[in-house]
Amino acid sequence: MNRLALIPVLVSLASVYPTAQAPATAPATPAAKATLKDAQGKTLGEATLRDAAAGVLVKLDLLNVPPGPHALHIHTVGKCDAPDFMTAGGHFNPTTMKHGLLAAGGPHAGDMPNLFVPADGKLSIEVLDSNVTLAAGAKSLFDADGSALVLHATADDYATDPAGNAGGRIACGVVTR
Ligand SMILES: [Cu+2]
Ligand SMILES: [Zn+2]
Repeated sequence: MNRLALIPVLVSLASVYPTAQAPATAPATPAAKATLKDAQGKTLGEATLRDAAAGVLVKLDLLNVPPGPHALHIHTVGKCDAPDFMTAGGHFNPTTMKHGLLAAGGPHAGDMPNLFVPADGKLSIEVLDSNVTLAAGAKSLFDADGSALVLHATADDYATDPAGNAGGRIACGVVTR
């Protein structure tokens, strides 16, 4: 093969590489986070929240959580005082609905599906809460008193007002920018 025959090959490589090397630009959506800590202050997981067209996408990476079903909610105050986390208040409910994804007159904006944690206590999952936003407005998680993610001891029955009969609050994380 002579030197001239190589030129077309080099030209075609040059036209491919610029696109392959261009870094993907991160989506310009406002993001938020929360670190879930238990009553002893031990971290049980990290949450990343992103504004989506249809609500807020919550990515959770949990560890050392007791296996089994657990309710997950957004509570109305951005305050997580151990050990019972009652300072987080009730479920985020700016539209004055009843509790429960399966309840007549529900749900609260902060109601989300149960998590099922496997035997090793680790779970990575994404959940869409379609009734809240990170942007300004009535459904904003960044309202005057903020908001918190709360994990419960047992499952939400999706019906019992006001909290789904989900047992105690085993972990809590304030939603921050
Ligand atoms: Cu809750
Ligand atoms: Zn609720």
